Amino acid sequence: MKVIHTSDWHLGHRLYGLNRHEEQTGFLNWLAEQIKTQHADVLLIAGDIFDTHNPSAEATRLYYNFLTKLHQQNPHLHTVVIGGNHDSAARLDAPREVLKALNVHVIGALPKPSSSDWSELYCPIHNAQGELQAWVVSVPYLRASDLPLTSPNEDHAIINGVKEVYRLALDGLKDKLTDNIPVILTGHCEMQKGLLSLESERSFSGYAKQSLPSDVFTALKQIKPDYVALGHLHLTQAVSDCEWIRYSGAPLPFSIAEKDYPHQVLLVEFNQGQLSSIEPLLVPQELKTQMIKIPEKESKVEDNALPLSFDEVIAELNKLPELDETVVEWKRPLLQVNVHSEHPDPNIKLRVIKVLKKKHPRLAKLTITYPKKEQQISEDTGPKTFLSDIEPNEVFKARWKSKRGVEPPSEQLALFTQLKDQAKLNIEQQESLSSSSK
Ligand SMILES: [Mn+2]
Repeated sequence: MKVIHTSDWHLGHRLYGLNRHEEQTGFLNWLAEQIKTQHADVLLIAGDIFDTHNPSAEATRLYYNFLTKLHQQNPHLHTVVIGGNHDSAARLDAPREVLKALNVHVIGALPKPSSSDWSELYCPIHNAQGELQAWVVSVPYLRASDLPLTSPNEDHAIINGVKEVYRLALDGLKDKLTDNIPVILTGHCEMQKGLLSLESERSFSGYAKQSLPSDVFTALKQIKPDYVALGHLHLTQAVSDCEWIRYSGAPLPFSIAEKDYPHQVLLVEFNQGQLSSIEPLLVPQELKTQMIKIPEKESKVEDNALPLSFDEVIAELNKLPELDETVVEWKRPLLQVNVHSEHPDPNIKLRVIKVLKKKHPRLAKLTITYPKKEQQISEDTGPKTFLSDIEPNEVFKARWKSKRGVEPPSEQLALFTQLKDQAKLNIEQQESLSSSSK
């Protein structure tokens, strides 16, 4: 039996503000091809199907078209989809009954604690001959309201609540399980000591620090899963050296920090009821947005690499290939530029944009760094000041000065004041709206 494990597609995600519909379509076409050529029996999508709770029509269409095509090409394939922290659980669940006709099993949200019927969490996998091959137990991303919190004030109450849900979900299989039938658990959660991708995963609100210890899965007494397919962390990894507890990672890059990363989905095989192998299927480089950094290396004190000055950066930018209009826009590489400047200079951005106008790469991010100023205020002198006691304009001025060594120009200060007033007005309007709708 072959299982393909993937997660964190984030359909509708924009990379540095740029639409990546073609890239995501390309990935899904490639994935459909893998499923077909590998003769996969199961596709597990471990959450974060969409990037937002309210995905665009374009992203939604991509998802449904993919599921339809998969079923047409592989009538015996079972697809299991669980909700992640980016998904709207209710939206994923809404078409559940329709999707069953395509052999797609969706669990967006955990049934309420009051509901004792968790039968939807269990998906039996039958082969073309109708023989039972495996059980998939699906636990979507758990919100605090999903947890059986016996003593909410106790330390680790949330961790214990999550552990309890996983235990109950697996134990619910007790009466159904027969010998030699593997159990696959799929979940969307953050594990302790997990490797995070820079600028990528969003911490769970409410319990950001509540990452789970691996004994959630290793210390189970009654029913132990044979494979745990996780979603949420965007880098592929095994959890605590347990090869059978895996994150597949996201299949596409989320920032320039991931430009050379081997994005993948996992091909998991079972032989005679036993987990036999886990192989990465690498997403081909040409299907992903290409990215370039100038300078190529981060400037680090230890390797004495100096950041590039404005003139050096301009010289590097001039070396970039000329714009090739025969190439579709999304295939043009994204570029991150870092300029080191002695003084604030509004011309930097304009010059960079001007040089790049006729170049092939597209500017995604421009950062300007300034020389580090000596620490002027000793931290432990004088009484402590709280941020809430200082006027926002003073915070802005101090921040500007500490970064750039000079007072902000009056024009910038005026823009900041305007922005701050608008934000204040928005908050007040929202507050008055919510108090009138209660
Ligand atoms: Mn994610």
